[in-house]
Amino acid sequence: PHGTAHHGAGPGHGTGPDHGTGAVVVVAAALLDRGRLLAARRSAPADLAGRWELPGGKVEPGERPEDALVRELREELGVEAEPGERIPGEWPLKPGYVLRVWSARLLSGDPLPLEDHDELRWLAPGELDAVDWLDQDRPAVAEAARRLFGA
Ligand code: DCM
Repeated sequence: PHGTAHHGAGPGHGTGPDHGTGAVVVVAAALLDRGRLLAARRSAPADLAGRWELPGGKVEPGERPEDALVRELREELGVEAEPGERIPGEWPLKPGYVLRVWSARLLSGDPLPLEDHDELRWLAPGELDAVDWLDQDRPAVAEAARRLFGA
């Protein structure tokens, strides 16, 4: 072949700051196991504590979003997970931050609230409204449920 291919995970591909918008990307997982979705209750900061989210965190500079997701789930929950499809959409967080969501499958471990969370719940498809999701996570959870559960 000729020319230069720009696909693949080269430098600058999928790095922390999104070069389209300048926003920092926060990745979160719609983590599934046995047909249930994991919800995590934040323990900090004060304005988010007690509300539920899809677990995740900031993509670091030079890091691929799927790698950030795997790292965050390992750090926060002590599990190994495999990212799947991206849930279409992007949801605004605080100024300068956007949320993107991937489906993920639990490979090994039993999630524990090791960091940033004080409670975890596996929600069946009919239980998705049972927790007080962060406002910004609500549309992401709805879209994930539509795609993953057909809800
Ligand atoms: N955040 C969020 N919803 C998520 C994950 C994260 O609103 N599902 C927010 C909380 C923080 C920021 O993104 O403001 C970075 O997350 P963390 O503190 O977990 O790295």
